[in-house]
Amino acid sequence: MRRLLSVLLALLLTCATLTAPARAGTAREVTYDQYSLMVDGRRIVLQSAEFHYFRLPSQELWRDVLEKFRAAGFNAVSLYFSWAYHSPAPGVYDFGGVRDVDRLLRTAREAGLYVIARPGPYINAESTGGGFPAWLKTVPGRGRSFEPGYREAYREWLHRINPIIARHQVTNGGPVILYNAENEYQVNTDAAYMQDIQDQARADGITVPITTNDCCDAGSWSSTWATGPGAVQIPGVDDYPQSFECANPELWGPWGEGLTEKLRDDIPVFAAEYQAGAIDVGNAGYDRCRQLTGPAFMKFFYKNNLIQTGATMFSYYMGYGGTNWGWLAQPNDVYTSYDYGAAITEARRLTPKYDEFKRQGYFLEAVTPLAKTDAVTSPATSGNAALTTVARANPDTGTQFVLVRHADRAATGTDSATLDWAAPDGRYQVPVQVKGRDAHVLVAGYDLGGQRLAVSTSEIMTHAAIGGRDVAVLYGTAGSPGATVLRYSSQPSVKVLEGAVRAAYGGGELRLDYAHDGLARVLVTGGGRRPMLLLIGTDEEAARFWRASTAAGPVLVRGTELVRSATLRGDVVRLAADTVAGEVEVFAPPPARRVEVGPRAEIGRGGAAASQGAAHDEVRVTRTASGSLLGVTRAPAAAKLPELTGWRARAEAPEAAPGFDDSRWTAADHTTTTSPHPPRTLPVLYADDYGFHYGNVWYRGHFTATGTETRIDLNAITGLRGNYLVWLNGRYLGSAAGGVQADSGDQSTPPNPDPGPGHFDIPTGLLKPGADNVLAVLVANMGHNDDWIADDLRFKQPRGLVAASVGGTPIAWRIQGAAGVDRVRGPLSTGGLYGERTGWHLPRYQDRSWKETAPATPLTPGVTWYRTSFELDLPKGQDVPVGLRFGGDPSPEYRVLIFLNGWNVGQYGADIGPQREFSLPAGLLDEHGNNTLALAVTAERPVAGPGPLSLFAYGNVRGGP
Ligand code: IPT
Repeated sequence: MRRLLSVLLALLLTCATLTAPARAGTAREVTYDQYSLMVDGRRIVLQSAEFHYFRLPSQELWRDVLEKFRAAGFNAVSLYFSWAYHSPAPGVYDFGGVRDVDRLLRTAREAGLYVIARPGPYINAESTGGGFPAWLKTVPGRGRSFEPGYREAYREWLHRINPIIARHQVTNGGPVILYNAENEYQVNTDAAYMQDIQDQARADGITVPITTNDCCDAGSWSSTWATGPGAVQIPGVDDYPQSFECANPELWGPWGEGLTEKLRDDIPVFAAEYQAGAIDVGNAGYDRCRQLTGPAFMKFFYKNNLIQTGATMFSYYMGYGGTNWGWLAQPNDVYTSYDYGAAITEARRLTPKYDEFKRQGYFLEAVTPLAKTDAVTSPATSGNAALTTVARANPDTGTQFVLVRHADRAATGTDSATLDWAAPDGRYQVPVQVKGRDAHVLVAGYDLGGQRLAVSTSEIMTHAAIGGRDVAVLYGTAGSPGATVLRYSSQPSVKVLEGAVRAAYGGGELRLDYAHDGLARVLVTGGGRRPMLLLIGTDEEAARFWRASTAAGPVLVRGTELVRSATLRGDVVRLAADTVAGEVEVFAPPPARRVEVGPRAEIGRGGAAASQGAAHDEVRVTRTASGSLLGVTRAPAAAKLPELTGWRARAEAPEAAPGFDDSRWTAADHTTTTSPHPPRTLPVLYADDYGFHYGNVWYRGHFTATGTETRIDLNAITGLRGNYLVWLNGRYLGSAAGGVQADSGDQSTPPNPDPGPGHFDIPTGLLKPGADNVLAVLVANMGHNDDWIADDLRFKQPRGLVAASVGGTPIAWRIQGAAGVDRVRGPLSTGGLYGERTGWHLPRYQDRSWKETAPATPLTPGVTWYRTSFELDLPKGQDVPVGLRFGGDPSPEYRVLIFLNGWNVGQYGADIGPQREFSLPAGLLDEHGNNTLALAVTAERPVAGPGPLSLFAYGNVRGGP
């Protein structure tokens, strides 16, 4: 009877550790105190990672990424909502297709994640305009203030997005647990604006706590105005201790210790954006960013933050970065890929950083006393002053958490010591060993399921009550010593199933001593407790474990590439897992005898169609001495990718020819502008002022020449990496780089008198005195500056021509950009190239009359398009992320827009960024059909074109989203 009771109790406790949102829509209440958030009174440690749906234009793949978050032990996802992505014009909002955020929020709930909703209005995120739609540049009133003009505009956005967020709140049975107002709003602040955002949110039905992310240790919306207008309930802090210098991945915390401040006494410590990758400002490539922010950084900085500050709310930026497809990039800081060096790559592959998130995330989720801790005296490290400790304890359970690290945080050597640990169950001398730039969080005085863990120098990854026994996964650095002490009322029987583990019993305690090596297995039975299987591995072995919950309780899986979820029906454990050829071991409750692996565990869970026809493989399994089921999964079928052949080409730019009919283009004749940057010549030629906000823009200027003109002087602002090409009377005169800014907006730098100059001599004989002469200019605008310092000067930087003169002769201008908004692909996909306006990028366009030529052939200055199509038939039930690779060296003399089935998936060129490979996400890519690739190549000089081009697979697994 007592045994039954303890099993029941253990089951209840296990349920209590499932902190993710309920899949069924029951309303719950979100509260908080100085320790943590609580849902219906139950404490949670919020472990969140950032995801930008707008950087992954494929609704099916949202599920994949979010399931991967959940499988790493994240219980939340932080979502920016990009105003620019949804609104092509004032009053026009689109939440359909890839912009269906309602579906996104449903998917988050189905994946078992809470959501931190961050609708801005300003989001930064290295996204065009920092999330502001470009039309906002023509609206009066300072951005990020309460000034009229801007005020009506942002309220309009909030009233569109808030109701969608509101209906998905935890309080309505959905996943949204927090609402973040604004973003790093520290300089040029306006409290009335900050307050109004919150008032609008409340009016729109937002009931969950409101947070904000303060930057740079400022804490403005907490301490200074803690109770005043603009103050939020839970301010948090953004921290990027590792900097963005990916070229130097050996850096170690150049921007500080990365300890999140406690901003107010009544709230938990909230790491609102904690660095989990980096933008690649120096074009070093994202692999270097992944190194800069790799597992060592994560172990040291994240664990320090956890134990030194007692933070219980973490949101890591980014969990998955994605792609700046179309004109989504804020061009001065990023290029097409926004991979970010994140734990999950742009092509959705898992990295060693993912493993580290999983080790930490599982720990946070399993060991619930972490949600409420106070700082306590820490044990001494006798024998070696190089090591130091910091400790916290849960005041209710007494459970202690001790951080062991080097005293000198930059130390690189391995050091050992004996911890003299006054733990809740007694005083212990235990060995510790720490590599340089590593840190361990050790636990003492912990009720581990039905066991009592007195102390351990292995870290706890997770534990689960499975079939009436506790299964625990502990880990430590390969080769390091470990000791684990457990308490019993009588001597238990200890069976070392695998590995070299010494066991000694005395005084009610079982002490296990070992070195972390492979995966040791120890079975402990009797001793007055239910049985326990201890699995003690190295970091690498621990990372192979997955945990999933079923209606019959948790299961643990060792092996496979990913376990998304599991069900237990009858004697079958069905895993929704991604697999290659390899071992799989399942720890499941006793009725389970058979294991099936397939793409989706449950029928009818969420997106119903996903499960249809999904084939499940039965894996032949045998029962092990550990009581688990062991088998081998099959290799995925090889994926064949076709060669890219059959290219056809066509040159365009008829706009350059003098006879081109521009009579239906917009006359560019404004003499005033709302831009804070005054025009340098009239008329105003700013593209945004004429409604052309994204991508390439054409200008045609007509003038009656006097015959004395010798030179054309132009100036353009395009954002970094932009340029412009110039023709006079059909003759190409050359190109110039576009400027980045007229004025930095930074008080310390004076206005730039000459942002993007271009001077072009008029060849003799080209002018037609007394007649119409035509100047044609193609400007490659690159997305819009951000508004980080909220002063309008950066964000409202013009795009396009800012000055033009031909020796003072009056010019009549016309302008043409994108021809309307692509209803499917949204406002950011296409610009104003002739081919874009005419649909040359679209799959249905008939190119049979085009010349057969591969892209590598010599180009003439101007724009040349290339098209080809290819058939795909990727193996069903597998996930094969596909990319496009440019062979050869890119030239600074051309830039290439890449269209996949009409979607602008990126830009290539030596001046555009270091990227040679471009992700072609499933959804845009038809994996079982015909696909069209179109390239628009703008060449500044006669040069060989890009190529050769090929398709490649980033990976290949059975399973998939
Ligand atoms: C912080 C922003 O809040 C976020 O949007 C993103 O821009 C991130 O940094 C960098 O990728 S800004 C902070 C580094 C000053």
